[in-house]
Formats: sequence, C-alpha cells, structure tokens
Amino acid sequence: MNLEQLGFSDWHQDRVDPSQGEKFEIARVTTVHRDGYVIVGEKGTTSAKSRGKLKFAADSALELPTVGDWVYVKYPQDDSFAAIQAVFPRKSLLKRKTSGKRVEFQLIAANIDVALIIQSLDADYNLRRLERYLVMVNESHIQPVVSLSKRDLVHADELAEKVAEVRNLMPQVRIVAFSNAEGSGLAEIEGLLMPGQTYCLLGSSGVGKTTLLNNLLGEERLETQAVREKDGKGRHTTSARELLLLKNGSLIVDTPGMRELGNIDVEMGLSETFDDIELLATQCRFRDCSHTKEQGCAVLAAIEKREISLERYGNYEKMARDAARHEASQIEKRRRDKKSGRFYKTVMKHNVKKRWS
Ligand SMILES: Nc1nc2c(ncn2[C@@H]2O[C@H](COP(=O)(O)OP(=O)(O)OP(=O)(O)O)[C@@H](O)[C@H]2O)c(=O)[nH]1
Ligand SMILES: [Mg+2]
Ligand SMILES: [Zn+2]
Repeated sequence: MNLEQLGFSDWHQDRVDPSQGEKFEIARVTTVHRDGYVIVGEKGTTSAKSRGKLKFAADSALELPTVGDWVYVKYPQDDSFAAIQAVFPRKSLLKRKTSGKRVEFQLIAANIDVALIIQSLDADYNLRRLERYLVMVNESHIQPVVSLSKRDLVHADELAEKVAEVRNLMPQVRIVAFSNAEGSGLAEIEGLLMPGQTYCLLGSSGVGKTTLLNNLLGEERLETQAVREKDGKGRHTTSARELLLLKNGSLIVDTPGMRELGNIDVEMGLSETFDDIELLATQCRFRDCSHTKEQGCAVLAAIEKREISLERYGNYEKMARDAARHEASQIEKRRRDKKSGRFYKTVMKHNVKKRWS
C-alpha cells in the first residue's frame, strides 16, 4: 500500500521535514503496546520501538507516538524492530485528561478526518452531551457525523423527533440513524466512509461503537459486551485501540467510551464549553449579534454585571473566531479543489451517498 492509501494527505506532505525525509521512511502507527508499536507503511506491517532519544527528549506523553500518528522510521537490516525517529505534526489529536499527578494526558488518536459521534436512541440520548461532542470535534477540525444508534429500540415517530432536534441544533451536520441489531442504516454509514480517510468512533460506553465496527469489518473481530452485565455498572469493553483498514480502503479507530465527556479533550479545541454564554446569546436584541459592541447584547450585559468573567468571554470569543476561520478555510479549500479537479472527490466525501461493494 502506498502512503496515500494509508491516509497520508497533502497536509502532511506539506509538513515533511526535509532533513528527516532524506534519511528515513514514513509510516503510520496502528497500535500502541506497553513496550512498542505496530506501524504500517510501504513495506507493510512492522513492529517498532521508539528511538531512546525520542522518549527521553519528550517533555510529556503528548510528544510520543499514538494511534494514527505519522512517524519517521528506520527499518532494520535484519528482522528486528523498526526504530521510530520522530513524530509528524498532527492534523488533529484526540486526547483525554488523566487524574494522575505526572501524566496529564492520555492520547487517544491522531490525524482523524471524520468522527462518527455515536449516541444511542435509548437512555444515552442527550442533546446537550451531543452538542458538547460536536463543539469539540468541530474545534479540532475533525468533521462530525452524528450517528444515532440502536434505532431498533425506538418507534419511527420518536426517531423522527430526535433527528429533527439534532437537525435544529446543527443544521449543517450529517445525521445517520442505524441499528446494529437490525442492520438498518449500515449501508448509509458504509457509504460515507471514503478510501484514504481516517475515521474514529466516539461516544459513551455501551452505545454500540464496537458492534458497529465489527459490522463494518464483516467479522466479530473485536470484543463487545452487554451494558451492565458484569458488575451492574456498565463496563468499558474497549480498551486497546487499533487503526484498522476497511475493505473499501477507509481507515477507522474504535475508542473506549468515556464515562464523562469532560475526560476527553481535543487538541486545538477548548475543553470547556459555553452553554451559558450561548444561552445568553439567544437573548441578544439582534439575531446576528457578534457580542462585541452591539446595543442590547445580553452577553456584554452579563460581563458588565460580572456574571461572566472576562477571561471566559475571551475563550468563547476565541472559539467563535476559530470556528469562523475553519469555515472560511473549508470554503477556500472547496474552491481550490474544484480548480484542481478534486471537486468530485470532495463532493463524494461530503454529500453523495456512495455505496462500496
Ligand atoms: N438493541 C441494540 N443493541 C445494540 C445495538 N448495537 C449494540 N448493541 C448492544 O449494546 C451493547 C454494547 O455494545 P458495544 O458495541 O460493546 O458498545 P461500545 O460503544 O463499544 O462500548 P465501550 O467499548 O464500552 O465504549 C452490546 O450488548 C451490544 O450487543 C443496536 O443497534 N441495538
Ligand atoms: Mg467498544
Ligand atoms: Zn450579543
């Protein structure tokens, strides 16, 4: 397989370090073990270790390779381990805060293009939580797809109501509803997975992420577990993460469900959310209020009354700016893609329900 088929994008190509690129080869991390990695590249799948220097030079876990990372490697002459020399800049990074003193973060996956945010239509369904996932994912420049699971557990009218709610909240976002149990909606999900793009499955424990992945793989490859079966509390079944290749050429990582969304954090995204500010914003006089200078702005009034700190408002503003910039850059990208004949590919990626066989 060539690197492009493994997800190497123009974004990464633009960031090749010539001094490293000359000496080493490029590969992608598919799994992280206790004492090593599995990488895949033009030479196929290889076990690897990180060069001692990389480990010692790393100030934090953030700098070490994680699933989905692109790395520079030196392949051995014999059949020993390949040596990871350095990690590429990351297009996106999913990480989670840990409570330990020394290690602040656990990395979950890097270089994800699209996140399938999964909520089950039964007890797990929660619009606010979904909103928080969406904010995070958008912020990290990962494209979200809202995926409502366990469709078999609700009536058609309830499904329609929930889909309308999500649509109302996020008019732009793609929404799919599916059932692993009945197989409904699975073809639609398969249809939106594009070759050479990297996906991750996000969502609370027990919503059916791994079951979905097994369905996409067409085999019971990964372990799933009935919720609340073993200890009455619901257990996280998925702990090991692995970048997998689907038959249609797309790449996908399953993630362990987070009990609290607060645990999971996305690079470039803010960990805090702005529900309160957004709520206030609905009371501004003007619908398109920018909350910077307008008369009748409820957000500015709250700052004046010290109901919201200036610092928090600053963070909110930064988020809004980043989001706007992201949108502008997406428009610019579409314009460029159109020129370079890649428009078709982009349209396929975003809109068309293409089926793979
Ligand atoms: N009714 C119904 N049950 C489902 C569906 N999908 C999955 N389940 C069940 O939900 C339970 C949890 O599924 P998993 O796939 O292990 O959930 P997960 O999201 O991977 O959970 P973690 O790995 O803990 O994050 C299992 O008992 C599945 O059989 C579905 O579409 N309908
Ligand atoms: Mg799982
Ligand atoms: Zn305002």
